[in-house]
Amino acid sequence: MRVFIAGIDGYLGWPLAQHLAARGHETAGADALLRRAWISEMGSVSAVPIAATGERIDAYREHFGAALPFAEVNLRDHDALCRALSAFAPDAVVHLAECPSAPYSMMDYRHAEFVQSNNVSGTLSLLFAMRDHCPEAHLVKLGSMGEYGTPDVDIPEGFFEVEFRGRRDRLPFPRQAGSWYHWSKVFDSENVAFACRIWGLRATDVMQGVVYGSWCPDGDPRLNSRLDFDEVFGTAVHRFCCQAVIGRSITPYGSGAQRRGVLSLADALQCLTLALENPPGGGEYRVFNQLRDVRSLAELAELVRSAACSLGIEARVVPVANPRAEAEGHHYRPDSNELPKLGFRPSAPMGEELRRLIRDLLPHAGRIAAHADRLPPTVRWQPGPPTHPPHPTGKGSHHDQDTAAGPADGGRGPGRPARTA
Ligand code: USQ
Repeated sequence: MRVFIAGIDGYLGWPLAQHLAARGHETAGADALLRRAWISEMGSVSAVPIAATGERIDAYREHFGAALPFAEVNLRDHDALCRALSAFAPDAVVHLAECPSAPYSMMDYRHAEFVQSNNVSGTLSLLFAMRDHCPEAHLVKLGSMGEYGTPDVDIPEGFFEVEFRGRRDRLPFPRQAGSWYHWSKVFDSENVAFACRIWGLRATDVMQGVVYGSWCPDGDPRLNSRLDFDEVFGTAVHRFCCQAVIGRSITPYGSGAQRRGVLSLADALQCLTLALENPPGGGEYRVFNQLRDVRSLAELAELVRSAACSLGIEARVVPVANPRAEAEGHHYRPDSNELPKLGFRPSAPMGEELRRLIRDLLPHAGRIAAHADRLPPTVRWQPGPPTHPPHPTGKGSHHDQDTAAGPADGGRGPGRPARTA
């Protein structure tokens, strides 16, 4: 199968390209390298060092014996995207090319506006490009479990049967997102469903939980995937592991009673591959809830503590005030039946994955420690005094920079940082 990965340079995209190549699929990709720029804007680095794009492409050719057609393209550059898609003629397109951070979207108006326009416009551009250049291809779109929020009822996979005034219908389950970022995913879901309905595109909308895990194949660091830990782009489990390896306290927010769906990177790759290898019919829009376990943040913190302890690292769990406005101690029981029906079998248990992750981080403890000031949360969900992280280059806060973001400036975002690896 020919798979085009939009967002191939990211945390999921780069391992996915390798995983698919190992299964005999042909891959190509596009990426505007924005994630590298955003991390630079945050004054942080990937805990695991990553190679420049050209080195990654060389490594891919050497390891998998195939070329990796790559376009440095922002999805909002519609003409360039159309050229890349029509040149590769994919059977499937995986869309990972979005700004994935809830805190980034909550920093201020400029960041909220950037995340929503980047994500929603990029997806719209991709939908039109697929309609015009590969209408039979299957779109696998990365959505988020956070689209549903935390309703006080069970969460079905996308749709539910509802009876109202004596009539029944199968309708989209209500979305109650908890950040401007998560709302951008909701808007994407509506647009993807609409494109399937009117143009007959086929799509899988993946409601993915929080993914954790390192990707450091033995022997060639050019194949490594990034792993962020700063307060804005680091997700909870990654931050906890990085805190443990540098001897900092592990910091669940608030009571830690908030519950989330989680899955390992290996499981995420397995699930995306199952979706790709089992496409829906023309015109079908289907939704998969992609998660393995539901855990509270307090449980996740304890699992990281105990995995660190088993490797001889003493770590403490010390909750901090929750910077977010989110429910704690809520009901949370999402369905996840579609992927197991296609054959999803979880890989290693969470404790084992966490130990591997911590072991992969240990050689980079100095690098993490050098950016430890990027760990404490400063971005708050509720209005208050400015909470922006200081700009590392001393160029000033986000308020005093030219904030016009869009394809004209490379679509990098409000901070407009230099691009770095
Ligand atoms: N949290 C902590 N301590 C931390 C960081 C986060 O307790 O140091 C808590 C948050 O308050 C929240 C939970 O952990 O309750 C998850 O936060 P997160 O930063 O790990 O993940 P989130 O903001 O939800 O976003 C991440 C990805 C996003 C994806 C989403 C899936 O960044 O792209 O859509 O996970 S889900 O969480 O299911 O919405």
